[in-house]
Amino acid sequence: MRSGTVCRGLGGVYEVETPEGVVEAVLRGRIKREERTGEKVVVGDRVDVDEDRAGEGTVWSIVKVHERTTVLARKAPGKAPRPKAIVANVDQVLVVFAAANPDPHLRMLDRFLVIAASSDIAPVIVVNKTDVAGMDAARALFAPYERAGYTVHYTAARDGTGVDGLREALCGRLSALAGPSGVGKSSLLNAVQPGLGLRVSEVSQAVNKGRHTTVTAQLIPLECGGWVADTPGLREVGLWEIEPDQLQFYFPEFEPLLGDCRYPTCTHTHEPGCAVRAAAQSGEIDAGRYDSYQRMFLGEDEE
Ligand SMILES: Nc1nc2c(ncn2[C@@H]2O[C@H](COP(=O)(O)OP(=O)(O)O)[C@@H](O)[C@H]2O)c(=O)[nH]1
Ligand SMILES: [Mg+2]
Ligand SMILES: [Zn+2]
Repeated sequence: MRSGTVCRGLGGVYEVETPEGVVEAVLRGRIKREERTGEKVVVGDRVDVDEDRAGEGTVWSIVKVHERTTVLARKAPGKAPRPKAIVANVDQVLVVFAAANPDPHLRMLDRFLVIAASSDIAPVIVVNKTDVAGMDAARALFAPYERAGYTVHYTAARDGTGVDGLREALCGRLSALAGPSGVGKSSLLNAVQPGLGLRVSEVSQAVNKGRHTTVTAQLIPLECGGWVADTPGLREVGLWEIEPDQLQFYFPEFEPLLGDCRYPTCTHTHEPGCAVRAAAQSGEIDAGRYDSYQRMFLGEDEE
């Protein structure tokens, strides 16, 4: 028996990284039945594998799936909107945007941050292409996020700016990458780990919406330990599950004000005596962030 982490699953065969090396394993017994009825084994799952028989080649089976610390899930296709797990045990979500080319869509960033918070996963903001926008302009654009308490890395995959800091943030953890196409996610990973050889897209194509080159989720192992999850469709993760009255807790800068509204049931959208709205009007809370809150509260769709 060995324990390990599922790095890839294809056609019912799972690659499991164990301290003694990578093994291919299939599902057996109770877990196989559960897979048909409910939760699937997904990348990031910590599993126990057992050697079925030594003979003509070893056959490994996944005999136990450990409880997940976190789950990133997206809406399963079909009528009943059931969450479908795509990655388990993610420690942090790196939300990557470009400071320019393409210009950052900050309301989309806010949605990613809410998704991470509601999944109990620490978000880290990465602002790439600082060489294009200039570092001062990049810092000015993302200052509201630093003020709100988020960790922000400023990088340029092109000249290596911030790459060491980013590598340090990734080592030893399981990270998911989110962000639109063309912002430099693949370029950054290639800079963090030379030799990785991820395909880098041309900007002209990459800016095309809804273009996904990766089909199945997989974990990319880092030489310094840890993994980066390469997941398709992270845009569809999570937001549909959030109750409007929970949304306020996913904006960290609201937190110190939440006790100060006139009404304890304040939704911070229109009520008189709302401390959050007053702070947005005075500039203490960033107006764009507040706008994002209102849009998400009303269930407005960005895409
Ligand atoms: N100037 C500049 N261009 C970059 C930087 N990072 C990536 N690019 C370019 O942006 C385009 C998209 O990069 P890619 O890594 O494929 O983005 P992804 O779609 O987010 O994975 C490519 O043409 C890259 O060469 C950067 O820091 N500075
Ligand atoms: Mg890419
Ligand atoms: Zn309020």
